[in-house]
Amino acid sequence: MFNLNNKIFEKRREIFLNKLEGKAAIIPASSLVKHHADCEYPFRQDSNFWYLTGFDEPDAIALFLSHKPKGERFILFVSPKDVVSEVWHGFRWGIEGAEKEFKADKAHSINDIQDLLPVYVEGSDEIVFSIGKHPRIEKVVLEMFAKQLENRSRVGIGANSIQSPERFLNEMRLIKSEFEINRMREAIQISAEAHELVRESILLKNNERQIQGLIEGFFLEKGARGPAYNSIVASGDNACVLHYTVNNSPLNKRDLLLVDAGCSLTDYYNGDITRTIPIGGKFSKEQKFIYEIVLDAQKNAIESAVIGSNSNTVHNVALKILVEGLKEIGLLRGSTEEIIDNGLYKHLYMHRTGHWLGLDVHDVGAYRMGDYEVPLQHGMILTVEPGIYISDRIPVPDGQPTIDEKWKGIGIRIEDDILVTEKEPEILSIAALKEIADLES
Ligand SMILES: [Mn+2]
Repeated sequence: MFNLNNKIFEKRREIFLNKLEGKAAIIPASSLVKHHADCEYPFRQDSNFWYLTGFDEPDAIALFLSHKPKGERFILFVSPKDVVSEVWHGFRWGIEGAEKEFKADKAHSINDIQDLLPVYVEGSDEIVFSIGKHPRIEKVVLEMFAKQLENRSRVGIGANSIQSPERFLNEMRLIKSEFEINRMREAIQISAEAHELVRESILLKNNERQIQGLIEGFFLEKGARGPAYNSIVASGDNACVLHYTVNNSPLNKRDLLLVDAGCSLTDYYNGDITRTIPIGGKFSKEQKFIYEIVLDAQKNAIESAVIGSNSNTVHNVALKILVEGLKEIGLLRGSTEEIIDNGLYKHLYMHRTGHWLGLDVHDVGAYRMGDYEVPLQHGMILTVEPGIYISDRIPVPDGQPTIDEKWKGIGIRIEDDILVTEKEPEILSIAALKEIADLES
């Protein structure tokens, strides 16, 4: 069963260590999080820790010591083997397993971290650690750092500052390798097939909850870990609540159903797809108008996701088409430029058009550096997800048309996962149909 592709992780560690240039990085695993009483949420490994180690246990710590010679740079602190704990909570790799299977240069019990951390970090120029994210280990790191600073004033060497690992890891994770692209293909394919299952069986379902069950059951059946995020199954006006996750309303044949769901694989690669379909098998005239606007915006935005473009351009392409479409049907008024510059569309479209996708659903990586927009490159994966949400929740801005009742309760988003390539943008979620003709029965 266990099949860790060590070459992939070794390569990542090598690149990371090269970037560290004399610094010592401390990258902690996640801990289990309490759900209630003595029950915990399903374990979710820290994405950076996973990216560098492939080690899927809680409460471990990885050290990356770029100031040490080869063969002494990758240290793992793990929970030691313990028969009783393993009977209750399951198998552990232990110290030996961490060295043998996960290729740590040296492994220790996590119980020794306090004593050994200063020894390992000694001689590094700087400490690399994410402040504010790992409360349990942060105290140990700061104590060690404080002692070192004190010492430094006497001996003149030692780390003088702590900086964030994100600077090094985000740019690595933003560009997906061939291996990662293939894992993303699988996560997204399973996610797309789940949406197809919804489309095919919608006429037989009568509650949002059943749709959630269908999708998430399919994820598990396909061997995924489960949903990548809380599935949004929102019928009718519920779709105007962007992060609706109650998923427990009866389905009304006259409404649309918005489903935003994707799976997470066992190695944490994620899909993120949204489809909006007519519950009764036919769009009303109004629903069809809005759907066509969103689909047109989405297709054009996808086409603009080419090398050298950027995520802001992709957003602006979608936004312009949404605004012009909404003007045509009388839900916005004025010059397109003025509407966009003054945000007069935000009662109908209140989010950005996409985000990076990877080990995190909203994956790491800058979109811009101040005024500089990060250009799209081969190997980046982003979502393109424009929408229109018509409800009373946000007041109509002054000077804009009041909303006729016939439009209210329509919430539509269409979201695909896009790989930026040397040629055209590749729609990884293409298996989930979205043309009106395909959605009607
Ligand atoms: Mn998304």
